[in-house]
Amino acid sequence: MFKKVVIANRGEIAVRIVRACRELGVQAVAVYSDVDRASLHVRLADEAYPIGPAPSRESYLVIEKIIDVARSAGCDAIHPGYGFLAENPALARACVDAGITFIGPSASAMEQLGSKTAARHIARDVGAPTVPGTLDPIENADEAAKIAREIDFPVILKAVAGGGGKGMRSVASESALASAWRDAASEAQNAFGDARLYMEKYLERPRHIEIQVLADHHGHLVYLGERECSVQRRHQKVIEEAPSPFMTPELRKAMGEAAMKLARAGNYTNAGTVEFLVDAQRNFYFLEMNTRLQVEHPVTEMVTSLDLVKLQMRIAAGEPLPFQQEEIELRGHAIECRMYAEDPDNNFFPSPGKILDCRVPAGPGIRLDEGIYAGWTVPNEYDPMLGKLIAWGGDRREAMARMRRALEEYYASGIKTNVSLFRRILASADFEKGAIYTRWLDDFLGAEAGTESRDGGEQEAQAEHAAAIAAFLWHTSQSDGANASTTTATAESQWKSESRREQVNREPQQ
Ligand code: MV4
Repeated sequence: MFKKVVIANRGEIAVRIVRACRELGVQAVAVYSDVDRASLHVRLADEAYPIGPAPSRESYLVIEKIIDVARSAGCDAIHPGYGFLAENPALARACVDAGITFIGPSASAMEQLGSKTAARHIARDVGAPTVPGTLDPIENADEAAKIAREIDFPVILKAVAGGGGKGMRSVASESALASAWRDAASEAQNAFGDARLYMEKYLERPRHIEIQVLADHHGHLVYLGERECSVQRRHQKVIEEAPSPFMTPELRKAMGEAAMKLARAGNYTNAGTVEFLVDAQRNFYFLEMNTRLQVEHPVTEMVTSLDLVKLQMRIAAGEPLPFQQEEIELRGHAIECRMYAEDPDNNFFPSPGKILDCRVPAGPGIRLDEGIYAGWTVPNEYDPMLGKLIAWGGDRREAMARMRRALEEYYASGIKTNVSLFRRILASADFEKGAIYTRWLDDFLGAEAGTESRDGGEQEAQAEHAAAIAAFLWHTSQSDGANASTTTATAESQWKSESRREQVNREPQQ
């Protein structure tokens, strides 16, 4: 095992990796930008080194700075976390050159499976089902029209370099193709500096289900079941769960084996995730592979009783996988909510700022992977994810009940959080039934916006309002006034939305 690992990341995932290092008796080295000096990952690490100004281009994304820290601190490995440099083959190469182990796949596996069109080729070669469409970029809009007629509308144009839904356009009919082509190509050019597009048949209301795989350096691969990630907003996952409520043992086996064939063909090692779209008839189609640890890995950990970060480190250190496929058992159900500093009542506007006070949920079946603490300021330079709340239960009903209960316990003041969004989703009949698909949340939020009082009766609304005013007064009396700048015009709706959270935190008044 390694002696000392640099964690090339920040926030909750850096904290998560520090914890794995601790449990393995490995020294954890943090890096931090100017605005992360007081961040939790820095406080929990054994050592921490500055890597420059707040913008990630000048700090967390600079390979030489990470390698320099690894060298000068005497580290033998680098864990990239997710985001930042995690899927950049140049870091994996720089590690090889510096004689440091990269905790992840090789640069060439990343290149083969990380490219969407290259991965589609591999999928076809190994017989993993792909959505009908092109395997290579399309020359121009005329050629696109010809192909679309062959595979039949609706189709979807996707950027070769794509990600996050950028450079993606669904096209219902031939008349809409030319303008969709222009829009997608220019969006792709702006976002990725690469305007190339390919085409797929457009699937209506698919689910997004992904398979977790692990591969060691001794030719041994396993899959650890699936995660259901259909609840997304603007291509950002909001809630994930394991197992998928839509899964059958046969489908799991077929998807797991397809995922392993792909990983094997790309000489993949370490932890990876193969994404699929699944239609209502349970046909599944390979979408892309993520060559990193994912944000939502905890739900897999909860239902497999495995520690994916420690396994990543063991694999990178050359140890063989310590179990066979037949030994992997899925037990119970896990749900994860991604907690953000954002305002669900104001179009999910980011809400960085100082956390004045917070209380964390706990108790049976609850896990909180967080990177925050009271008194810390959420910087506005990075993704404002605060952490992930994960609930485990013996079955989906119990996991949902525990999640609802934990969401009631969660409280943070000084910033807005999206906790109320999760309460609404967990209260919805569709989610309860597992009747979710990729655009479900957008439809749900659209439908809600059309209703007057989503929280039910007028009386309850008034009581909530009164409680909110009381809580607001209490809150401003407690704080140093730093957050008392709320204007009268916006205060009312803020009071209302904060009410439950504030109430939970109230102390008896003398
Ligand atoms: C699709 C699709 C329907 N048909 N491909 C969106 C992000 C990218 N990873 C793939 N995406 C989609 N690809 C075909 N052929 C629908 C989506 C899609 C989607 C996928 C997963 C999660 C949320 C989504 C929201 C809208 C569209």
